[in-house]
Amino acid sequence: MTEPFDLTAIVGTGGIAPRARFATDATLLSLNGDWSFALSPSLAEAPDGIESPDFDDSGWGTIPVPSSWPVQGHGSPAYTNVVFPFPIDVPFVPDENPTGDFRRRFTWSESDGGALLRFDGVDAAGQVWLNGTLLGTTRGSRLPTEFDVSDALRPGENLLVVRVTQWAATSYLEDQDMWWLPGIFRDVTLQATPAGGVHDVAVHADWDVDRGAVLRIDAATRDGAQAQIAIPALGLAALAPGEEHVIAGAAPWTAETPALTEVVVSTATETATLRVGFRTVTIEDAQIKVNGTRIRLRGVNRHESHPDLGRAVPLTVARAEMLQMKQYNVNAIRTSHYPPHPGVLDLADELGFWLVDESDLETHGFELIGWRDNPSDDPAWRDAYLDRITRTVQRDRNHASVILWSLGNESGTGGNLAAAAALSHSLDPSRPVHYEGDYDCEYVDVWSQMYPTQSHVDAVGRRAEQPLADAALQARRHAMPHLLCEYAHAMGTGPGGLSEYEASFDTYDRTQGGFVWEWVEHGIRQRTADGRAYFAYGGDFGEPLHDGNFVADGLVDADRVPRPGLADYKKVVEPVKLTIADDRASLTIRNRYDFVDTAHLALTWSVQGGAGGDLPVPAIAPGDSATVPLSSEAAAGALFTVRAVLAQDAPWAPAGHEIAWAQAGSLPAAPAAGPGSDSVAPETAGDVITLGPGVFDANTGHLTALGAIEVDGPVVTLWRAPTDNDRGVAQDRLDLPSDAELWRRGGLHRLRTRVASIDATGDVLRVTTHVGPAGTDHRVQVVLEWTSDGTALSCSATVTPHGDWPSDWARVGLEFALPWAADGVEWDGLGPDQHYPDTGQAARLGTFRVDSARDLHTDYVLPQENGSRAQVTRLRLGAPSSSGAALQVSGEGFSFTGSPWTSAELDAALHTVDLPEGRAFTRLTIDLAEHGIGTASCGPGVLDPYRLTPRTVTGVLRLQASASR
Ligand code: IPT
Repeated sequence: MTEPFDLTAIVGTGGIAPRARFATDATLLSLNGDWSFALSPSLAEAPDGIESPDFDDSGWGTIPVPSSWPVQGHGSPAYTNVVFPFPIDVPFVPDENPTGDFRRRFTWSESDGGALLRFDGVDAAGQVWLNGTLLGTTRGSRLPTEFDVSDALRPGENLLVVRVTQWAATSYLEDQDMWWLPGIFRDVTLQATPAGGVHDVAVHADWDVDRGAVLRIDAATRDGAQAQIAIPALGLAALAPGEEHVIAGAAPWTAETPALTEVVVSTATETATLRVGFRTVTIEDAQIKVNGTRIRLRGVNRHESHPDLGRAVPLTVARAEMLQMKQYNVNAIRTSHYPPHPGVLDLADELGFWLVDESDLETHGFELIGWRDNPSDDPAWRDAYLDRITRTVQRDRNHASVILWSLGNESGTGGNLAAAAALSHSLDPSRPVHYEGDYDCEYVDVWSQMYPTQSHVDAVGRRAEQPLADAALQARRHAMPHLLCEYAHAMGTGPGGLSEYEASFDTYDRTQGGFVWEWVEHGIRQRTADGRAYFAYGGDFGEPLHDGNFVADGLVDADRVPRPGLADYKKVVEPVKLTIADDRASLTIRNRYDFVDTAHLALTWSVQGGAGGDLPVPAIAPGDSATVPLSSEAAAGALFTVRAVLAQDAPWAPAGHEIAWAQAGSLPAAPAAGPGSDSVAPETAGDVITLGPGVFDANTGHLTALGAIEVDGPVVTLWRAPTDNDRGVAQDRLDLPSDAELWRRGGLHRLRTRVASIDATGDVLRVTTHVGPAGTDHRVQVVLEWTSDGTALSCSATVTPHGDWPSDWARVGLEFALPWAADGVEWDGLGPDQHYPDTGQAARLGTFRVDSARDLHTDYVLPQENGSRAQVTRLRLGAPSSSGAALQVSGEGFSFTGSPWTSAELDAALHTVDLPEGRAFTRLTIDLAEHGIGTASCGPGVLDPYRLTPRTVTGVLRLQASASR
């Protein structure tokens, strides 16, 4: 009979003590691949006797290992953020406990020595048998477990059986904001352990500012064997273990200079190879320093999520996304909220990232019951806390990239966390400890926060933070460096407000940067009945309790396609700042790298539509600036651009890859918009008013045609389809409902128009309307004054608020409904991507073109306002070919949104596939003013300078049907 599975156990059993992960020449047998698999709805219903070689699994299906079973057609994913999806009844879990049984036969051909069986990740709890013998159990879903199988393993055929339950007591410790995805989701490996081989290696590789590289390797061998240490590339051999060696010729490791030195640790029977980076992390002067130098963190939080594979993210995908991070000026990763696949550490060492390596721990759901029974402060759970931090540190300690150990995330506070911090210090005194939930910084070494306001970060930088009540603790925290383990919540359109955080990181030594939440969205690819793909989120699998699209908040979508916010982040954190003098006589280059000079960069300049070339600049040391003269041609053109690009190929991007840029000047002026001397007069005939090329409805005042182009509008709109950030209650305005809610209450989405007058006297057609919501008296007066020179129309708009508006406005837009799908959209202005008052730092002035209005749209998983292009002086929309014309709008820098959908349609849609494609329709909104975006989906709202408070707004536009498309 199958041994009972004690789900209340908080640590695994039967495994060997945690040790480091390293490459070895010992025989490795991957047990990845197809396994026999059966899923039972509960442990009680799971079959008996599965561990027996005689068990008949011929009726079972197969499943790939590694995998998350809910995305392999067994059960379904479920998403909750904070709330536990089961009753809090510690340490028990529901009887409805999906139980996966896995069986796999394999052949082992070694006949000498023993072997270890390694599971890199089993979610949530496993019971493991080899050839009918119980090896033990696993706990800690994202942590490795190794069993010594020397006795149970036999040459020839073997049978490995694993039972995995979705829930166990340890689920209370694994409440990270992500899908619940059980399975054997990381590699399973059998590794030979030859007699006298290398069991464990501890690398102590420091960079001493005086002595350079200092190496000590502690090696644990089997059977008392003697280990030898060699560095073949430096001609060093027979370095004694356990002793310090100064390694002449080795370079320091930093995220900017990821120099690795291959160190070989061998015995007579086994050779281990490690790629060692020499570097030292210290905390001095309230700064995290590496090799004596303050570092700047330009980070992201990285979860492991794949739209088709769940948590089983292939290393090829991890590598691609880490290359992408490097290309976008990201230099740091917080492994939220668990140790990643071990291969990610190798990649971080190789490519150069600062890592905050986080233990697999989150008990966030207890917050919802006032932290009652929180395991973090319950001695009964202490072993689990110590077990998890030990396994994190012991697995990853040899990696140069790790600069901080993190105890976990959102687990309240308590004695077990303090004990974990102390244990981390004793296991690895070389790295400081991070944990955000220790608000008073009693047991951590750095002050970490999530989502504070920009002004708070500035105060911390000035060392003028609100002090703690306890003077001793305040003194301790005051001496600490500060980082943001999470900020700039990248959910939906946004994040807004990045520049203000950056200003503090750039100004003060203490505020060292942070990690945007988060890198990748966790959408799961699904298809409609007719085969259209979309990213599913919480609730899409029928979960009774879920947190909707809060799981989709990344700088890249689930397919790793960059969202506009990623380019903005790249621009904001650029490691080189280029400043063009007002007179364009010189350029100042400030090197914001911490370790490298600018010799790896080439500077180029260009004048729009004119000259361009290279800009020779001497290498500038880190932290320094240099000012170089610009040629007189720089001042000659209207728009001048400088770019810093890679001078040579880097391992993560080719030569020519752009790192930073700056612009000065403006685009050539658009044709004058006002009425000229040659103006023509409006003519009224029945229900129609004609003014030059414009045809107006004499009852509504709407423009209905411009030359051969059918149009309809404009109507004034003050609303937008709320973004995720608009829907959030801002952390700095907790006493107020969200902007979206205020807009709804204010009726911004249901404005009605009354035509007050249509006056066609003289050369001007003046249309005055009053626009406001039902049931109240706040409204705007809209005066549109149309004139024409016979070929174009000019529209001068004045929007004036009346009454008490109860909220800010989302926009002041002049909206046209075009009964055709615009193609060939071209504009002079900021681009190529979207821009709102507090986003779009990546947008630069130029002429941009997309094939259709559809291509202006960003496919956020929950449709919402997006796609505004700003500071536009000229816009062309290709009208239907029957008209042979294009609609051209010019002015002095307006914003526009061209969308196949109305704001109401965007608001109503729940998924991308809810929006109809291919209609003969374009919404053209010309915005004279816009509200910022902020990050209230989790964090502060729109900062004051970017809020659109009701006010008089004016603008002048010129509309024309250009003769050619
Ligand atoms: C914070 C969590 O740490 C993170 O995992 C994620 O859930 C994020 O919020 C929101 O997407 S915790 C929150 C209370 C600030």
